[in-house]
Amino acid sequence: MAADIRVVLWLTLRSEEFHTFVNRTEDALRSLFRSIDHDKNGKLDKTELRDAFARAGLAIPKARLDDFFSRVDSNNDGAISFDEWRWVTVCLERWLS
Ligand SMILES: [Ca+2]
Ligand SMILES: [Ca+2]
Repeated sequence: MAADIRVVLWLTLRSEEFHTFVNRTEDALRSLFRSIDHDKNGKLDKTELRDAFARAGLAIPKARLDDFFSRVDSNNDGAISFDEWRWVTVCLERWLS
């Protein structure tokens, strides 16, 4: 899924626009990732993600959270790395709407 989003972005934006976009959002995404990574192990587990949504005032049904998590966790290791996170966050708002 993460790779799919990258391809869509690549096709949507011209190359230089894509790089500008990525560079501008990189810091914000990393900061958000760190704020969610409660135990600071460099990965997000499902509990951390659920807590983050709760703190943001979003009550996500378990089935939807499970679906979201499995889409983001593209290598299926049970945790979301920053690399997986960075591409998916771009479309988070759309997924939750
Ligand atoms: Ca963690
Ligand atoms: Ca993973």
